[in-house]
Amino acid sequence: MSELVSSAFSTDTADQPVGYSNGLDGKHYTLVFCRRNRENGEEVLLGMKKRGVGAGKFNGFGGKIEEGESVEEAAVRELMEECSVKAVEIKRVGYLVEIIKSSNMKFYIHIFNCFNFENEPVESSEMNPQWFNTKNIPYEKMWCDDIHWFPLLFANKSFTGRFNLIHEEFISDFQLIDLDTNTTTKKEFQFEESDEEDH
Ligand code: 8DG
Repeated sequence: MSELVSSAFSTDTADQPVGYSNGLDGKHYTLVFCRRNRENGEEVLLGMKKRGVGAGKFNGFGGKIEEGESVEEAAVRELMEECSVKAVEIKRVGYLVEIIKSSNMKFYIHIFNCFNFENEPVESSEMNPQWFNTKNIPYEKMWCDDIHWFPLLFANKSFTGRFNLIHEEFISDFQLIDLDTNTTTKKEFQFEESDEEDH
């Protein structure tokens, strides 16, 4: 187990209310962010997810790690399958644990940067790719936790963390660690009745 992953696993139990995540079924996912420099600044490749988990949201490219493949192999395969981009080199930068209480789901997300890649992105049945300036990210159309850890991604930090969500659109609390400086950020949010609509 790499240093990054083992430190992330220790986050998994730190400050955890007893029984909060017990018995949840967890799945491991990859998530790759291609980055490039342009005259007007740095850009990141996001895709509008067309189906499945997170449909209707912009995200990086990734999916479930299949049996017998490494996390890196899965990351490269998913990027190619979802937008035809071939990663020449990827760098593992983040590891997040996300628990969604309403659906009893637990996601382990392995996050990569990719600065070296080939091919123009092409739309697939799963994703519609689009480049965004890193200063103009459509957070309102993304997973609600992204706004908290994307700044670490764009600052090229290594990070790990844990997000507890009441439902897909509402975070109850999180803990995020910048592994380069060993700085921990913790936040809790008050859940109002009105936040429960439609969930
Ligand atoms: P596939 O293997 O058949 O391609 O797809 P899948 O198994 O259906 O998985 P997927 O829907 O493509 O994977 C879900 C993606 O969403 C995966 O890359 C991980 C990512 N993801 C979460 N939660 C969050 C989150 O909170 N923020 C972000 N940015 N991504 C997330 O599962």
